[in-house]
Amino acid sequence: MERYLIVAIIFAIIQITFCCDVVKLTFPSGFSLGTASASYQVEGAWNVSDKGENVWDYFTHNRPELITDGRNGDVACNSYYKYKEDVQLIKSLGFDFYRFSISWSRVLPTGFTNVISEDGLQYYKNLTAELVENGIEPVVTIYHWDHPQVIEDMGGWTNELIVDWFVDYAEVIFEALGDSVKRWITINEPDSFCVDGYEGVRKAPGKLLTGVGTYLCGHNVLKAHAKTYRLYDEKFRDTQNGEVGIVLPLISFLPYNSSYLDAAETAFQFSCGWMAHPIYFGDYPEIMKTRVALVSEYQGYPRSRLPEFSDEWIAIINGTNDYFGVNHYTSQLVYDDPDEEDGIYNSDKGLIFTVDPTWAATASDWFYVNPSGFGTLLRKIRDEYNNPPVWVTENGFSDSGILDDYDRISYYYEYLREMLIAIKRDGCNVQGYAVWSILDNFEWHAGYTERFGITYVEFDDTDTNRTAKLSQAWWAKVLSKRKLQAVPTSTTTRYLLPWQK
Ligand code: GBH
Repeated sequence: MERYLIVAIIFAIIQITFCCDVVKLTFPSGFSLGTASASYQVEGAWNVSDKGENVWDYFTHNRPELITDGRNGDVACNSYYKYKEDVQLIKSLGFDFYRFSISWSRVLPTGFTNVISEDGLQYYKNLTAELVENGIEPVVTIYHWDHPQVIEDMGGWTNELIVDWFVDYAEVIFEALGDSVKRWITINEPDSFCVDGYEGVRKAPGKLLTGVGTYLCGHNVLKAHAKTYRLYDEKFRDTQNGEVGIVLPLISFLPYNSSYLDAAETAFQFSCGWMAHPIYFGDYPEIMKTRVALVSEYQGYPRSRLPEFSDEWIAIINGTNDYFGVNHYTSQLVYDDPDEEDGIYNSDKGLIFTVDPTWAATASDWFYVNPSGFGTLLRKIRDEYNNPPVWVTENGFSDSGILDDYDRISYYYEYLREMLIAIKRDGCNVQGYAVWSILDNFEWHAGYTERFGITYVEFDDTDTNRTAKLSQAWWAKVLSKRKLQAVPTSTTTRYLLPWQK
């Protein structure tokens, strides 16, 4: 009897400790907190030395009417020149790592490895060295949407030859930076540029290859990612010992009501599963294969618009993620397209997407705030892919650029709280998290009108001066305490930056 009592008490103590730990909202020991950016969005110096033209140079210069403010990344945050200042800022706030991306055409001006730009490569060597010297871990995205225009002129991501061209490029990068870089991202968010760039005009190259372009792009992305992973295995893993993964843009899809659980599942498979299912299980999700084949037939195509993988490719692609990279911002509600009951197929997914009217808006038309969706998503990844190590490679909030950005702080607080609960209560294996972004930057089709930075950047003058937003000081406190901090409600409770104390 007594023994049972002791056991019960021990259990109670464990439970209280566990529960309080959740409530305290501390980051687990060893958890890595960083911040992120991307080359075209911050570097500027678009035509310095021998840099080649990339698709975003071309797109913004030739189709400025497609960018909200008609502007471009010619100068952006000037990080090509100000990288030391960026690194000092990242260090002073206390971030563990910095995720940045490489501009393919800066390193390979012709798009190919026949010419390697010394200056281009030196810039990334300098940035990497500066980070390491300042105790910040470099995390490198090999491709964040800015491939050479010359490669786009040959079809870009719709030409299967890009697979080898990409691997050639990646090899140069592994070779040059791999002594210091231990975490690699092959490709950022295929979903975004394959959908918006090859069947829409919101992203470069802005080609309307309706019905076919997106899937073709995704198919080649998977091959390029997998072959890059295999190259790392064959030539670099032994000596460099790093990890290689892909980053997916994940919306949390929630059923509009409880009768639409299947709809939410279909939405998940068409978005996350499109890339993750081949990488974790070898091929596209069944529901995707069936639905695209069905709708293609309905539309009169001779075969499915979703390409097929040979057995050889399935073997190459299967098992090519050392960790699961997640960019997360928002949620959507999903229900079945009612037209399908009348035999009308309006889309491959057969779904309608909407948002809950109670979710707060942001400066971005695609982005509404729903913190609990983040937890739902992390648990879904845990269940679907056997609890892989997860790195949240982007999360952040957009406004029009106010310095007293209480809404941004509140967003971070609520979303991180969900993440910590998913880790501590639900056992999700999340190991790192990156703030998007350290600086306001060029927000693609939105130009400089939507700002995600915890630092304000003055884009109207060539000095591109940086000014702290309130969220910077909040983050500095979070990073030094390794614990979420209360959301300030007025300037009287403002957090001070480390150098203001
Ligand atoms: C990330 O994408 C990017 O990696 C990063 O470069 C970017 O700055 C950041 O988010 C903030 O946007 O415009 O209606 O066609 C986030 C995921 C996917 C969100 C594509 C916008 C386009 C929807 N993005 N989506 S729409």
